[in-house]
Amino acid sequence: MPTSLRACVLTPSGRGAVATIRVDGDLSRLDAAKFFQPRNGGPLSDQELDAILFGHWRSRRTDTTDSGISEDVVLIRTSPDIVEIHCHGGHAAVQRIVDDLELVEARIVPASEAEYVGRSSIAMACERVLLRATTRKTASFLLSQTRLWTAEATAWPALDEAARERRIAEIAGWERFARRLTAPWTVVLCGRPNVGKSSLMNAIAGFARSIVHDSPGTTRDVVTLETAIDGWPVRLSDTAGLRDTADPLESEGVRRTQSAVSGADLVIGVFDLSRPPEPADRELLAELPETALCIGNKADLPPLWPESELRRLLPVSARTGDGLRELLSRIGAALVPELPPADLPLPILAAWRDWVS
Ligand SMILES: Nc1nc2c(ncn2[C@@H]2O[C@H](COP(=O)(O)OP(=O)(O)OP(=O)(O)O)[C@@H](O)[C@H]2O)c(=O)[nH]1
Ligand SMILES: [Mg+2]
Repeated sequence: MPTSLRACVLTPSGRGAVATIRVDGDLSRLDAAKFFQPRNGGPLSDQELDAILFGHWRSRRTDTTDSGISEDVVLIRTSPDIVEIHCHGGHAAVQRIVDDLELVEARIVPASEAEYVGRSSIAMACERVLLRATTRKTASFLLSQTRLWTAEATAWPALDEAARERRIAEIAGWERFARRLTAPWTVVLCGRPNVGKSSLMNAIAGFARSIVHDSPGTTRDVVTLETAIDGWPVRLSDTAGLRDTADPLESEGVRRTQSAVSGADLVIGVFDLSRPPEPADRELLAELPETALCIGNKADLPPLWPESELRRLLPVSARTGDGLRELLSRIGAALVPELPPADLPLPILAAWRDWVS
């Protein structure tokens, strides 16, 4: 049984309702300092494992205005010498407890300290990546990585060279997917002026993110929005309408559109169904990447595109919302056409090759 104490703030800095501080070592030192008064009265070192203990944490510092402050906390003794303290997530509340722990000479260690309480460095790294998930769906993939990578590292020594190479190739094949579990996919709306790109952006967002106006050339810059489509995190960009223009401001906007299009995971070409196609529409259709989704907006109005060309366009109305559900599900399918096998660890960090070498 260790005689010293070690403490680590597990929750990342930033906004949060609840923070967690893990303390390991000789828990009787916490009892002696009388920081925690559980409602059931017993000393911490006698509490049942995994029981949820409500109580107060009373600060013992005498050198600050916080001395004697008491606040509600929840403690869980997860093993004979480990306790988790769950307190208010604000910086001051966490710091007060950390200061108290220093009073009893707990060594405060960063969450990144590799072998912290027996966690392997792989497990620690996977758990830190999990903190960056922004949707439930991506979190569920990241959540299983600790188990999958730990199993992979355990099984690795028994694999022969050929099997290792096959496995590395298999994992590497999911690099693009894995990268997008912590950073959003980029989706760009582009098209000629006035076709309704900004209206579509707002219809997807559910609020007026972009300015909509009936004069062509309204949007001059790239306007972005972070959202989730089909459970995947997406950075959606509305762009300036594509046309030849002598206006230097608008032509800078067009240049930015082209740059956004070239770096996007998915391009959505927007066309106006209510006006007959012009040569510039056909040129744009031909220039768009093969993977682009092409949509015919203003489907609430009578379509003026010939039947043969209409087939390439998904009809949508930003005004009425018709076709939007189908559009969102097509975006989801285009971004993630296939899911990785459930038992395959994913290359969620650039250093993943080191974990099995
Ligand atoms: N009937 C109808 N009108 C629409 C629809 N979507 C957009 N509009 C109208 O079309 C006009 C242009 O819409 P915007 O969303 O500003 O078009 P844009 O493509 O962003 O235009 P620029 O920023 O100039 O490139 C506005 O008057 C909108 O109200 C639609 O689905 N149906
Ligand atoms: Mg616009």
